[in-house]
Amino acid sequence: GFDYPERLNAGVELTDAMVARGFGDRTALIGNGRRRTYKELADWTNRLAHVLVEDFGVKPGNRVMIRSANNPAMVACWLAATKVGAVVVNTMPMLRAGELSAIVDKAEISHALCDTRLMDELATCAKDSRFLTTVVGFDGTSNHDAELDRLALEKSVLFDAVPTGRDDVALLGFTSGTTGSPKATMHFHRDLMIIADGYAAEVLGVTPEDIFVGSPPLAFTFGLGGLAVFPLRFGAAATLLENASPANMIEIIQKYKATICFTAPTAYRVMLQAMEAGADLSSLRAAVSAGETLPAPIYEAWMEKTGKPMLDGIGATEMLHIFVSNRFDDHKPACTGKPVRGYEAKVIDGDGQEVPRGTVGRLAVRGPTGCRYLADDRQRGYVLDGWNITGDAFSMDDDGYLHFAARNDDMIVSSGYNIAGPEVEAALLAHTAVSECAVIGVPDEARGMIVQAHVVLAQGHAPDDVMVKALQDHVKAVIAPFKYPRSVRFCDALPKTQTGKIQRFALKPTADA
Ligand code: 3SK
Repeated sequence: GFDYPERLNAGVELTDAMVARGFGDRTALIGNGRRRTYKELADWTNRLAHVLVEDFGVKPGNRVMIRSANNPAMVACWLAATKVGAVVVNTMPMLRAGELSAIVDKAEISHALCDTRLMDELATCAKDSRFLTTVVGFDGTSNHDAELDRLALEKSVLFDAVPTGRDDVALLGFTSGTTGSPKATMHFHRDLMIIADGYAAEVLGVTPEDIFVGSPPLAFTFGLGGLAVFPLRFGAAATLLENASPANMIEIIQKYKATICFTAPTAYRVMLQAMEAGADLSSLRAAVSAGETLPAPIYEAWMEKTGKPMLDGIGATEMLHIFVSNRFDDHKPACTGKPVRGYEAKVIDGDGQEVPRGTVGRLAVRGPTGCRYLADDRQRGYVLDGWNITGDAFSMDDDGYLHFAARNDDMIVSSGYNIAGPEVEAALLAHTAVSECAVIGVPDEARGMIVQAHVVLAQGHAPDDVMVKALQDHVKAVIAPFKYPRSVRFCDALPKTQTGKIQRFALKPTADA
């Protein structure tokens, strides 16, 4: 199991404790053109913690929002707020006033720390808020040119952190709300340690020599783990990019010889093309893919190009991070692998009974982290008999490997056949003309539902009837023919959430002409 002292503060564990363990002079964060050592990070966060308590009256248990793009200042604010015992809500820069208000109201946020470049929308939200009383600006470019930074310069680098309990809530992770209203998931100080000591230690084998890079926002627990908790827990370094486009990640990987990357399959596709064109990404020893299904062609091309497997994993904001993953020495294409240390998984039917091996059902998981929604009736639907029921459909093979089939709501039932949308998507993506695609079910008189593909074509391909036929024939050739998209729509872009997930529900089923 995972054993932590009763008094545990994750902010201290990731900074001062690392200095005490001898990592003070090593690089912790790289961003906005600067490197920060562990000692500098510990000092910085201690000064900020003084400001939060002394100038803005933050008390243990207060909910503190942080609004920023991925940069070292955001990490410092998160750690400082954690040190003072606040419950942190990290939010993404793209959120508008209405979305911020929904979060403020749900979490009853009293204080917000905001990159001054992103102040407008927050000011609008704060104007009418009955909870949010204090908004403080910080300089996301780390030039110490905002209120929070100026006050911090006056403070001591020593701070007696709040001796939080290991089971005190440290973080509220908001689910991106692809359907319905946003939910806040509560995570304890110990949970932040568990995802590092479990997944990051067991699956990634992180060492102080590692340099992390990646695209998920720190506001998404996938990003907070991959770009802050995991590196800092092991004395490694994190590179933080405000704009983590594939091109920028490729540049950073080459510049800093990054070793571990956290991103989604589409970015790996671009990296493969860049390698073909001569980019040297050989420093990467781990390519973690999650948040979207990893199409087998990308996995296979990566294996062929680098000789290393991509580490496909599945996580959930409710579980905090990845709980099922492939391993470097235990992996298969189109397979998500086995439960991470500490977790158990099973596949169940609608009545909660385990289904036979090879049968698709709902994934249920339990382990040292789990779903605790803040004041939300949907808790009863997510946790049954101690098992967390994720929204995903999986099958488990005879050897205990889990195979992704679909999000529950992606299953398309056509003429009595179950068709997993992502399987059709993977088939389409294997066609060179397809850049991105999303498959949905649309009502059909004869068949109940039919498969409709929304396709973004790669450059140089024409969206005409010949292409429709070519794609349909291609799908029929690579998977069972009944799964082919009877309807194909071409579009310039697919609707995505702020974390880059395709929002299939936002695609409008359109009738064929
Ligand atoms: O798979 C996901 O969506 C996820 C969510 C939270 C943390 C980690 C991951 C991979």
